Amino acid sequence: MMTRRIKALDRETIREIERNALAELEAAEDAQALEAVRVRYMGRKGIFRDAASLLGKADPAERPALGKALNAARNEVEESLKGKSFAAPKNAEKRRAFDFTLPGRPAPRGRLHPITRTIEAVKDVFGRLGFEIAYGPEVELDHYNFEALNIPADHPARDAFDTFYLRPGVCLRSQTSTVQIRTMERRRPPVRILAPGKVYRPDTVDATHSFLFHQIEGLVVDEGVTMADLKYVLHQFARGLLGHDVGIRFRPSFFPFTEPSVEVDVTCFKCNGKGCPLCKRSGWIEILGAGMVDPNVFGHVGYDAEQYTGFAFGMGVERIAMLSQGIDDIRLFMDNDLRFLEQF
Ligand code: 2NL
Repeated sequence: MMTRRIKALDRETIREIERNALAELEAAEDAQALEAVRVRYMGRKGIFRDAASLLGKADPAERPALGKALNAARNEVEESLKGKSFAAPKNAEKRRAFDFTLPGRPAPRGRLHPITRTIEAVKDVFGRLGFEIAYGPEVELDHYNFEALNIPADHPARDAFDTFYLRPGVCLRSQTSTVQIRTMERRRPPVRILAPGKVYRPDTVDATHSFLFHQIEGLVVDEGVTMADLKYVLHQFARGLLGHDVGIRFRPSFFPFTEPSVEVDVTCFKCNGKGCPLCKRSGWIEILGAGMVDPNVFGHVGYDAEQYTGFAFGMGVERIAMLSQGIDDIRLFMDNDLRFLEQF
């Protein structure tokens, strides 16, 4: 090992510093020894710094060459220091200690939103009944949202189906009946379609109202379609969605686009018809509205109301999801809170 103090700098001294440094490095057996070598040679008060300070005393003619040699030696030692590490073997030990018999970490799985799941369940039942799924735009012409559905501009029913306007004559649809009108315009009967999608209403948000919700409407048009067909199809739907023993009942109602119109109830799925707080002791729960398509609607799409009859129905998806899953606030569907969503 060389002495700490260097008196004068020449090529042989530089070679010696390098040789010693590399030898000490080689001899270092743990991280601590390695660090000591690094400080001794490369530190602020280290040997290379000492040597550099002696450059000034060297023969001016030799100085550039000596400086270059010293730099080269320093770089050599620096590289070797970088190349030697005690961290790597430690890591390797850890890796060897890995227990391959442990069970794997489960990959996080996504899932469908409860609204999407409800729509899928309804589509599934109607799909088996021979319905096609139909879609249409959310930005609509006034004509499709109102006039074609037998809701003229001055009609009081406009209030119940009020919507957001983008500009005069252009609005966000407030029901998916618009899809059914568009389908009827393009095709002749028989028509058997289901139209799920987003709809908009300028309602103040609370536990049961939202400015955006989802609706599923159905439409069947053909020769000889009657209210008995409507009742049969809706009963099959209720059984497919809620179970074999579910019954349905019709109560008279009003919609501008159907005549006659009905509200449809199903046997309360909480108490099985016995009467409970959910069904307000009636044993029945309202799940949709329906009716026979008003002849005026056929007039707007160019169908002959003497030749064809049809039925239509509509349901709010949030309402059905809330009733069947015991959810008491519609805002939960839009909060994007995983604590809620992960329950489905
Ligand atoms: C409800 C009730 C309903 C319809 C929607 C409809 C569509 C056409 C023609 C006639 Cl193109 N009717 N749709 C009919 C009755 C009721 O929805 O309570 N929806 C949430």
